[in-house]
Amino acid sequence: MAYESASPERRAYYDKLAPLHTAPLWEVLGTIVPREPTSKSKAHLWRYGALRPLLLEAGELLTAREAERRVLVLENPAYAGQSRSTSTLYAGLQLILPGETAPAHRHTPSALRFMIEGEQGFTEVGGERTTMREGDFVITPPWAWHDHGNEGDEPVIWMDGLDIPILQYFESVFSDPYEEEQHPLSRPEGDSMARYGQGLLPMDATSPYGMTSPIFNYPYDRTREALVKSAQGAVPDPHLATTLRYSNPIDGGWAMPAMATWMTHLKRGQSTLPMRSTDSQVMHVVEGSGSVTIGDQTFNFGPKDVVALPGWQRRSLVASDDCFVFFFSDRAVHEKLGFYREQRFSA
Ligand code: 1HN
Repeated sequence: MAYESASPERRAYYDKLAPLHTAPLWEVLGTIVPREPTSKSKAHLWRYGALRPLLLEAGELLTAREAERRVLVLENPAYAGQSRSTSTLYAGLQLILPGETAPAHRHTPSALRFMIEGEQGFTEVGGERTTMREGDFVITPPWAWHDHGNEGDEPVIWMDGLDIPILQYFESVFSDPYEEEQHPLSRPEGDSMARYGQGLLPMDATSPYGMTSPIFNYPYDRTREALVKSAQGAVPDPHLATTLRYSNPIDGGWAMPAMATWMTHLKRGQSTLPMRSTDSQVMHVVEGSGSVTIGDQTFNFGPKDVVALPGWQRRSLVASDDCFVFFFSDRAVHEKLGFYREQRFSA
């Protein structure tokens, strides 16, 4: 029972409050408004090598159509059974086998896909299809129809990132199934890239997806080349190494409304100084191995591993070979609502 340290008089008083569904703020003020954030989430590393065989085993147990989405949720150890990887972010690994399709639907949470395996997976978003290759970052905006498929002869695996826990908090999750297996195509593949992804914009550019970038596939070959060239051209930032963020070409902001996304490149032997920020993050290792220190824990990572990074814990990276690491975080919300904070340390 709460208020154990309170005097008998006060506890007798509190007992009169409880049936009226009221409570004394002074007993909890320091907890609900602490001097600094205390994250309940745990730092955690999911090793891809351990999960891949289990994901493929799910492929023998049920079809993508049966599952609707055949996904292993990466659940934070602090939130077992709650389908979340940090307090605010959902991440999962999705499998589509050759020839399979995952039926069209839409929902209010935004989704991102970060491609891990396979070169012939596709997703259809709001009437346009994109082929998804390893390292591509692909967006499904809120309430956009989407279905997926695999036209190759190898399994297709990607990481899903969704802002579901945020929408759950706001009790604003809606979803709809589409009446057909696949939503019809209304534009040729590459249309959005041609209009928005070449450093050009339509003369009267309006945003077809509201606060979400109209580019819905940021291909890895371009991202990687941009990072490699940027690293050659400048001294890396001590805390960020070489980091480029995915941006919405219409307003220069984050590519997605709630989730910030970026990629960090470190060369072999390079490291970052610790920093902390209020956003919680999920990182996915595209290439390379090294270690990430989160608070007082250090995790060694290899290619394709996924790590949950709770907010406001000191984070730093060390690369044992050339690394490319994708991040998504709830920072876009922190910034829009005015409570984003960060602190950079010199050692
Ligand atoms: C969803 O719609 C997808 O479209 C993936 O691939 C993961 C997790 C929770 C709710 C909806 C998808 C999801 C999801």
